[in-house]
Amino acid sequence: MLKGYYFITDSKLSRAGNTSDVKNALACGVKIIQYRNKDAGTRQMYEEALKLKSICKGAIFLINDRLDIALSVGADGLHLGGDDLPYKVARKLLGKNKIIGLTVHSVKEARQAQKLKADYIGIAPVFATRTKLDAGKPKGLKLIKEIRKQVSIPIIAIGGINLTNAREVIAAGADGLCAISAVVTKPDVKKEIAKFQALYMKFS
Ligand code: TZP
Ligand code: MG
Repeated sequence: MLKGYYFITDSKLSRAGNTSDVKNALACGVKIIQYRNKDAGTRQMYEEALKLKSICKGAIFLINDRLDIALSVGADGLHLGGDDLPYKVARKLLGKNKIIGLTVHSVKEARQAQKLKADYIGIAPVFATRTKLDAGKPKGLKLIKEIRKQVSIPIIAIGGINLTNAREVIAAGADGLCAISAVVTKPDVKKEIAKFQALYMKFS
């Protein structure tokens, strides 16, 4: 299930809004949706996550950063970075059946994530991105290749991915990829996601 194009919301960049974007992603057959919102207050996040969860039938619905939101809307899981709650704390509260993904920036962190029994890792940022200004230095395809050799859990690549470089990201060993600005800023979100899906089918 943790394969293919992975959709992440971005209220700031989205032209059509998160609900419309998520519906388009689902219509394209996307199986992983992450609700990410760095600007909203807790109530707004809760309400939006609840609404998105109700439309995400048949897809995995994850929450970025916020364990409280994941728990309160009954999401399928959580995505955590280095500044968020420790994996073990989140796992204890979420339970063993939920999905927890961890962002990693090195082979060492990837190995640690696998040891912790994270469900997947997100390698970030693969390329330069303006969507997350504190994402750090681009890691390049080299890191995907190195991590692929050392871990067996699913790898999701993120950061600066577009239709031109997606093929090499898949070839480097990523199981899934996420592209935010390359999708949600476009007039036809559905069409853009369908192109990523087609690329994935062709080269994975
Ligand atoms: N985490 C690491 S890079 C990033 C996130 C959320 C942003 C990716 O956005 P884009 O527009 O696909 O570069
Ligand atoms: Mg985070």
